[in-house]
Amino acid sequence: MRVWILFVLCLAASARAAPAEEEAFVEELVTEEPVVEEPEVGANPVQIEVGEFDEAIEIVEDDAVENACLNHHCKKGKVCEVDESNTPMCVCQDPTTCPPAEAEFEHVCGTDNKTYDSSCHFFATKCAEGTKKGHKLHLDYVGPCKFIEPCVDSELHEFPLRMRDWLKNVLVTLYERDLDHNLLTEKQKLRVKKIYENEKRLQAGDHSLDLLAHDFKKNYNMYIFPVHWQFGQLDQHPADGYLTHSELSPLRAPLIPMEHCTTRFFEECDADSDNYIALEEWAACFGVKEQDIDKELVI
Ligand SMILES: [Ca+2]
Ligand SMILES: [Ca+2]
Repeated sequence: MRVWILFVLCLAASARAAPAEEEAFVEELVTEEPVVEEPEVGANPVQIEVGEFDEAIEIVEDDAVENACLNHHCKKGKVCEVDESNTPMCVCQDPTTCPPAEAEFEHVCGTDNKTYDSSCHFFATKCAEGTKKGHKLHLDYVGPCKFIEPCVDSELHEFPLRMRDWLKNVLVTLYERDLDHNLLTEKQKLRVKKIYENEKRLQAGDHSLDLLAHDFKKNYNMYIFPVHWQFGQLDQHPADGYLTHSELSPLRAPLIPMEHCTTRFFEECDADSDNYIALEEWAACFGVKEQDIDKELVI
């Protein structure tokens, strides 16, 4: 439970400073290491080896090359290079230029069921592969690939019970800690305040599934906003009312090794199997009634 709360806290903090690229977002979440500086193009040995220029000219060249890439952002798996006219462009990173993983937790498992040394290696490989195999490679989960036992129907039914409760507790925790951190926006705070101050709220704890099911019936209204909030946290690249596999990744990738029903749950959430989870599909799979699904709550 605690791990979940910490994890979603990180998720919320990352989302507040969400970068433009969806995969950069995933990368930030799945690695605990600081973002590795990509090699400066100006330090390219090929350029340094050019012997025709005297030292002064070479420095000017280096600066120019460096500047062209300085403000040129490339998504994960790509690095900036300049062409002959010094125009910066993003090209697939060679996976061998990724720093080696220092610990097992840095490994990631791809949807091809292969373990990659780090998310850097994964995204570099994904970039090189593109869609040439007819399907897009995705990051499946954090950690090395392992056997994940099949999720049976009864377990699948338990998953949203726990997750709804977690989401509500996460929001309450964010609210409690929010004094100066701006973890929540003012609009969000107003919503959570009502949950926080409700005396009937089921306090965080290790509750039985029966109690969680009972509380969902009894205090249904308290669960509506947390489900919408989580959708909004994920739907950012772009914020279009649909979750792609990559947008969902910050939530599902760390969860899969802990919760073996994660994959099946989110697969079935996509009721029309179009590979996107719409707000309506998301809310329905968390038990929110159709009449309570409200785009205005995705704030
Ligand atoms: Ca989206
Ligand atoms: Ca869908």
